[in-house]
Amino acid sequence: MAEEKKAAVAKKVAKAPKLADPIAASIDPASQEMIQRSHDLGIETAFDRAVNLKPCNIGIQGICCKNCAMGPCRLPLPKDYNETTDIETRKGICGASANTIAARNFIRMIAAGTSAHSDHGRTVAEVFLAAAKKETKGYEIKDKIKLLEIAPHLNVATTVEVDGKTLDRDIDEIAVEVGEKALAEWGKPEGELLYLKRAPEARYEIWKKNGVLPRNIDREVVEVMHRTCIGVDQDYKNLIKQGTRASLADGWGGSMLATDLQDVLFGTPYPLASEGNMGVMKKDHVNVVIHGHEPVLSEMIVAVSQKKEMLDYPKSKGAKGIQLSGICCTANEILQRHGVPLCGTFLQQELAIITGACDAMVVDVQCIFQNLANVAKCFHTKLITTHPIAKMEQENVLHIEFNEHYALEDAERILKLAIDNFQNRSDNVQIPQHKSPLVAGFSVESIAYHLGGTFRGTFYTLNDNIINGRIRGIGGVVGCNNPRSRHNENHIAIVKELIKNDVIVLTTGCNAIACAMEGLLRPESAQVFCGPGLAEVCETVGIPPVLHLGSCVDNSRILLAATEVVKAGGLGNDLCDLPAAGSAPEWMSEKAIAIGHYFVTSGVYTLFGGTLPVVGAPVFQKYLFEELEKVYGGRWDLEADPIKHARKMIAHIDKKRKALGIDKARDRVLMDMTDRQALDA
Ligand code: NFS
Repeated sequence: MAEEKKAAVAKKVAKAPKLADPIAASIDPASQEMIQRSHDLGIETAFDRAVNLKPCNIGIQGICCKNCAMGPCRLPLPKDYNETTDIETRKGICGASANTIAARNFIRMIAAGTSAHSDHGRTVAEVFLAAAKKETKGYEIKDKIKLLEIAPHLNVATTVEVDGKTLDRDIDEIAVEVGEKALAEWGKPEGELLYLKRAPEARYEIWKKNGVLPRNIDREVVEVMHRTCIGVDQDYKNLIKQGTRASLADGWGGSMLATDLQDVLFGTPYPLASEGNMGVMKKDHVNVVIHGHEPVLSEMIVAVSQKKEMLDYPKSKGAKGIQLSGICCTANEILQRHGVPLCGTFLQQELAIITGACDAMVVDVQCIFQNLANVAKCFHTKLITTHPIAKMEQENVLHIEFNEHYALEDAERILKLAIDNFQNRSDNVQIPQHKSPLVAGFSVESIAYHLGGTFRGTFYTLNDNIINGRIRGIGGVVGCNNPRSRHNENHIAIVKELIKNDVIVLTTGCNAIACAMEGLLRPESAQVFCGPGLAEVCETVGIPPVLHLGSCVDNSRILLAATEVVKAGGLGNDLCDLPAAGSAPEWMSEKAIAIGHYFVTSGVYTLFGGTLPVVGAPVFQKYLFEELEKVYGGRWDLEADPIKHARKMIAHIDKKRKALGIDKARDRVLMDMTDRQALDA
């Protein structure tokens, strides 16, 4: 018997792991081709691991507590769940209820997400200050107009009084003070975050009344960790209040500062054309794929790659030049400012190496798979980590630490290494021939310019078109990929359903990359995919129906764009009055939870796809999904089906149109269109 058992176990162990079905794993033909190639070459990717590694059914519902060593305490949702007795009957060793546990886990996710965005922002602020003080060679203050625009929001004067006359203040002096004031936002001993006042006044008052104005960024994160330590805060409402403070410190703090300071340092994005998907890699070029998040690194690589010496050097190694491309949010950063093409989304990072044509992949922080090292080992690819806080244990990984004081030299070293490595490339190269043209680079400033025109650079035109019903509303669709669902499928289905119903889409992060790959970032896509109203606006103005606003920290641009819409008038006086909704169809990162929560508490109805780690605590879930709306005018929601998901967003938009009294206008627009079509027939 024992022998039989042993044999059964051995059989089980020997069973080969299952492989992902390429077609079921992604809607993107380039990714399907590379997944198939990974199988042909015997290389495992996240798609295969997702097939073999099932998520923990308790953890996924948010009801496992591992905050102390009495546990982990797992509290499965009973079949005979009863809301009134739940708190008495379902508890951890310390007595923590499912609501407390889910709320603690949830706000720890917010704290992690806030830390990621904000620590990125801090690095930018430090580099900014060094540049302002002229202590670094590579960086300089590029966009002085934007510097003067943000200075007042940080209480930095742009003029001085001399002998009763108002004179312009020295720009270098302003830059240094902006850098100092910005950096102080992470740890000042008193007061509140200065950027909160950039929100509509009504919004700021709601935060103030509810006691959730963040004091400084670091403090809110620390307080989340304190409150969620064993035996501290045990009231889910009080816990989520701190989650709110931390998330606002992200959206209106760390992320917004990151975006602004990056724009001043590297230039504010304006629309430009490029391409997206793995087909941007070139067989006869040195392919350098930049992956991660902080443009502090990628900007320098872009700058160095354009030097004459770097243009010539590849030729001496038998290559025609250097082809840069990006993965994840770094891709969005260098796309929106320089037009560097997108290589792919979060889920394509391993696939880019599997082409066999990636001579170097350079990574910094966030969303980087440790398995890249194992994939790189199968090829000649140099995998280079660059950030002191993000190294890998595998021996084939090179670490070249990026130092802002020697940024150009570091970037040069990295590029030379990649070029030298071109000769080591084998003939076994397969670059999928798929790429789509795109237009990106829609900052708040450039949207104002495009939709307002040269003389009227404001959001009036957008508002007019929302009021007259051509544009039904605004959808902010953002966030990651998750191998638990088919790569890009929900992103694209939701965006297409929205634009088909005349909802203009503002996109960032991996959703933006997915839309790019699908061709939705081209102005021409309006005629193919949009409802008649939105198509007409896009055609008149010459914009795509899906506007690429940048990386995930650039979700702050969505907050500020929405604020500009409120300011332009006619659509209420707070963000929660707008016919707008937010969505993260394929989220996976804790950063998405931080973003979701600052959207919600900024007044936006926000839907996530997949699942949320709150469904095992129905009372807490109800609080997020229903009660929060009474306080903030925005709320969480969950819908895995992409079409239902989009329709829920549209229903919310219609509800807001009705409340604003502009629902009739849209009826008229639609009637006009039907009449026109009837005439055409
Ligand atoms: Ni955002 Fe960027 Fe992509 Fe998700 Fe990761 S890249 S910061 S977290 S996976 S959108």
